[in-house]
Amino acid sequence: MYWDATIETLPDERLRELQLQRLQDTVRRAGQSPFYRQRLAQAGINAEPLQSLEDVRRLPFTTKDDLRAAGPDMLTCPLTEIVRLHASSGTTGQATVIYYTRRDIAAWADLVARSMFMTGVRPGDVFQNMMGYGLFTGGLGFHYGAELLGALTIPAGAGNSLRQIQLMQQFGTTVLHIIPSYALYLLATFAQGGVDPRELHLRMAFIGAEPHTEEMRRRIEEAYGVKAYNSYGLSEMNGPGVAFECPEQNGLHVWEDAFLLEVVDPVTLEPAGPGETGELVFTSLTRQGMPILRYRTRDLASLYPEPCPCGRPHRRISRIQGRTDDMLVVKGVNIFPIQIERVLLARPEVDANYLVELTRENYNDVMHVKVEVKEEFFQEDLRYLQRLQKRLAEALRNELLVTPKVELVEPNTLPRSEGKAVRVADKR
Ligand code: DLL
Repeated sequence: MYWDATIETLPDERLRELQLQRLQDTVRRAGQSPFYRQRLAQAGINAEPLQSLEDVRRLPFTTKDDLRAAGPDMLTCPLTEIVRLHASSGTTGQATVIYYTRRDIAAWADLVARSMFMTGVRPGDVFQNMMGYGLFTGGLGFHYGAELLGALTIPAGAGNSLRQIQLMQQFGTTVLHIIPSYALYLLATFAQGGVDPRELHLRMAFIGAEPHTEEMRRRIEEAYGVKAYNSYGLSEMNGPGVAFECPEQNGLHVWEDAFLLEVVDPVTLEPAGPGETGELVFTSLTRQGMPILRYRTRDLASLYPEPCPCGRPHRRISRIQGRTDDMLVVKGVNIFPIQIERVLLARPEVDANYLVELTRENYNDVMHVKVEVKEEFFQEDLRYLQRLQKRLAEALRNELLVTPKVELVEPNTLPRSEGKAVRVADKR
């Protein structure tokens, strides 16, 4: 069963033809914006059409800084044709603003509906959207997709944990949209209220908007009694609905009729080898108001070469393994926070939250890893906790090649966030 059988099962060759045609249209359209008019002229690209998909490499890259500096100069149409804007949740500096025409909004909703339908959401499902409504794309982006699909949509928004649980009970929620770190935090509220999420009507969850590990997914699936699907997107490419897991739960299909994907070496910017991890670079293929060429996401992932057993020719990427700007250099060693999560969550004693703090003592980098340990293990004797602390430090050293100072703390004592989790505090 497909949401859009023609597009979802288009033979590979036809899909590439469609991409080329849309790429040509997009370059033409982008050239109408003051920003790209200048950029394309500088790069010596005129109206002459690109001959093949590989020709995308002749186009200039676009970065977040470009978008910030250009602002409304990115637009290919008058502001009167724009019906909505969102801004990305950048933690540093000025937010990046994304503008949508009416058609852009409709096309985006269709991609989200397609993604949800692929995993098995149907009219009759009760969809509780627990992501921030507002400038963040997670709330409204999913909202319109879910309505288009025909699910009963509860615009719950982020936070307010008690209320979220009440809504699930009252309306028999079957599908959740939730930030993965928040899904784990919420378990404490369930426990306090004596409610077992497995006994509600939940059957599925969409988790995304922040990096997470397979261990994290498994924990969510077990605790909630659901299938949890990884959902990837970024404001610059609409928001959610760029890449999504199918029922195979093995890699995320990039909707290639709407986005042209490249995986590049983040240093040389040359294409990464087959199956090699690199930076994801996207070109929008259907956006009207604000097309973006070769956007450098800073997200690191790899492309799966094999076709998916689900039959969709849209190629899959791995889960996001980190961001180029996320990488920590500790004592000269490169570390991604996600590696730390993988080690910690492999231990059953470890609870929902952890925080990595970096300090400098006597000119040396010191890495502190604060880990919440489940209540029941705090009742064990001190020796048990000391052994756990030592085991975690060893496991981290084996993975990272740096020995951290591990500190075990009680559940719900580390700072928590209703939005994307903040895992690293670099105080050097
Ligand atoms: O987070 C869009 C979104 C909303 C995706 C809801 C999925 C669900 P931004 O706020 O612009 O947009 O942040 C985009 O978040 O470049 C990644 O670094 C990260 N990210 C998003 N989804 C995932 C994911 C939304 N599934 C940035 N796994 C991206 C890992 C993710 N990282």
